[in-house]
Amino acid sequence: MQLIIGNKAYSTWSLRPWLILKRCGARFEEVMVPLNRADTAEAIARYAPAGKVPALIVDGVTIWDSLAIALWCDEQFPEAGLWPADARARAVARAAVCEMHSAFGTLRTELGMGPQHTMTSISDTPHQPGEALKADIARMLALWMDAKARFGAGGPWLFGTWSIADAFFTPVAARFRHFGIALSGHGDDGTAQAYCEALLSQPDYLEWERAGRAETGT
Ligand SMILES: N[C@@H](CCC(=O)N[C@@H](CS)C(=O)NCC(=O)O)C(=O)O
Repeated sequence: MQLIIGNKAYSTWSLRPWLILKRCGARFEEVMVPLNRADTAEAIARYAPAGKVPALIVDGVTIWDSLAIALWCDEQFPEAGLWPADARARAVARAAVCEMHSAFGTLRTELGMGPQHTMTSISDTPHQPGEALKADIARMLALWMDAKARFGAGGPWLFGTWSIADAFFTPVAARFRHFGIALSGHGDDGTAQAYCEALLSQPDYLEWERAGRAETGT
């Protein structure tokens, strides 16, 4: 099984299925395709029909898109408990993952990751969000605080046990940290900040971060 990923320093979409595969204890080979190069499109096209990473190749079948890989992992590794056991929590966790996957466009662009803005570093200049980004941040924090209050009180994760939702929000925590977004200025009561710290101190994330640092020599 091969997981095709982009640079660990800044490929946010690649991080998500990587974290999930690690949680499952899956054995997989990583194939890193460097992004932002003249030959990137050609290199990705060798593996992934949609021209994007991540992609998972299993027994000759290519699963492209981070969410499709997450769903495949849930089917293959039911013992990993990748979705919450409680049906209500599970329904909300799935809605949160779908929202992360399909919305928050301004957050992705304005807090974009790339060679100059990596998950493994902190920008010298805190970013001053515009109105659209403020709305995305407020929505993100409201989602997190609501999920924690209803399903994740007393533990570090949004829905009780670690889930696909926590994998999908890990790169967001890294974006907030890199761009110096003070969550208290966007309606956080401390819950979101603590959640970000929990995400960014998971051993699997730290392993990814170390590899990202090695890529960039930082
Ligand atoms: N919705 C896709 C998004 C994947 C995506 O946008 N990947 C970026 C890297 S993080 C990519 O492959 N970009 C191609 C390029 O930079 O040439 C997913 O969830 O897998």
